[in-house]
Amino acid sequence: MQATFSNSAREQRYLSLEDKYGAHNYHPLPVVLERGQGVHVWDVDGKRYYDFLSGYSAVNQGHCHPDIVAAMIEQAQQLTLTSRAFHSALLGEYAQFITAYFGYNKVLPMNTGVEAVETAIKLARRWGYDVKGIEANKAIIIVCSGNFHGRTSTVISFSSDPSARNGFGPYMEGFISIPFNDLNALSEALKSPNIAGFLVEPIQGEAGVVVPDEGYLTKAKQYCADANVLFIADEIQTGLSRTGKLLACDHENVRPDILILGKALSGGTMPVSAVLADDPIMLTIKPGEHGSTYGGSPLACKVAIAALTVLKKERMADNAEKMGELLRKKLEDLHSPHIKLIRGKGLLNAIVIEHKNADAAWDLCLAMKENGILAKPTHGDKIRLAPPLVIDAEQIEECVQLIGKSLSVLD
Ligand code: IF1
Repeated sequence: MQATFSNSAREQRYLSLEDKYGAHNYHPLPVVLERGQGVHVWDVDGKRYYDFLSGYSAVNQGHCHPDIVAAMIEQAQQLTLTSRAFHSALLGEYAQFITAYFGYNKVLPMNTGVEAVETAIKLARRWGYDVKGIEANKAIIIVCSGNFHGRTSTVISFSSDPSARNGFGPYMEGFISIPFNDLNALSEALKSPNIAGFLVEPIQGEAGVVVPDEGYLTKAKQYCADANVLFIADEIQTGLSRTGKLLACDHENVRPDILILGKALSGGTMPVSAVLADDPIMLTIKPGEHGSTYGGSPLACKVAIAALTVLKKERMADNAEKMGELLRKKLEDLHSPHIKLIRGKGLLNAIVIEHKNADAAWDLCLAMKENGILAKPTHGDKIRLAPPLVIDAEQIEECVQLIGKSLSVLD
């Protein structure tokens, strides 16, 4: 039985509009937000909350970061879109900036995360045919069960999540799924001569922040290199300082052959994604063979330069590392009988709830909302705790107290 709650008249008005005129493709927490700044968001009645979801790691820099918003406003008043039919000054500037920032020869700019994942899949396949010499239309990409890489028809074809996949067939071929964090399974799968790439999240976000064993990424990359297979890292959620390093792969000094970025690449202002690779891979796609209307727009380039600049200028990875350690320690110190597990890296964390009531995680999130902290369950019993990377120690302490106070709803 889910806990009951009441929304204000103002909130109810917005909920009704959304219900009547919006598709019902989400089940949001019953809160209606209208303002955000830093680690906080405010609802339509002016109540302030800590945001512990950060737009699923799109708002790493904090809501409406002044430097990013200023860059957006400046560019919006000058030139927002040229299309790729013409060159724009900003694309060259951005391409140089981001390739130097991450250490790759080239960038292919896209918009949403899943578009970048689709782009990486096409790059790996094309490299597989043109460079590795895989027989036409036989390329295979290895993925991990429990993955989340987006919601296009291709990407859900290799999802192991029934709610993301079922009822959307027929499905795209050319993918095999192995267990995450299982090097033997990877080694076996790599024996096929038709493998073009291994697509993996360095930490599985949607699966409930599943952190692989130390050394998994290193060995996985090595096995791929030995098998002449591309190691493709989806850092859309784990990247951009979220886990305490610029990239989650940096914890093991692993350099992906193809690096996929999104979400916080724009600081939560607009969809900006990117695929980075070196020339032997990137140049397999020829002019006119891939693209998008808004990919690499002057507005996106300007915003992404600002979003990346802020990450380093404010040392957000270091703060994420320190605040993540503090958060996990303070959560442990609650010694709550309802928290079975606390796991994560940097400020990408999750708690696993243990309770006889199947709706316990949802009820806890409702109680947390009442106490001024917003989070949402993933896959039933896990609650992701991922505040903006600008949060400070005092705020972490306050939030853990709010979580502790909320846990009593499960007693
Ligand atoms: C939803 C999940 C998170 C991602 C990774 C690619 C994408 C995502 C590792 C696609 C997007 C979002 C999508 C959003 C909820 C959220 C999510 F719960 F779906 F799985 F974060 F964990 N790779 N994740 O996490 O990027 O196309 O959305 O820009 O679809 O409900 P996108």
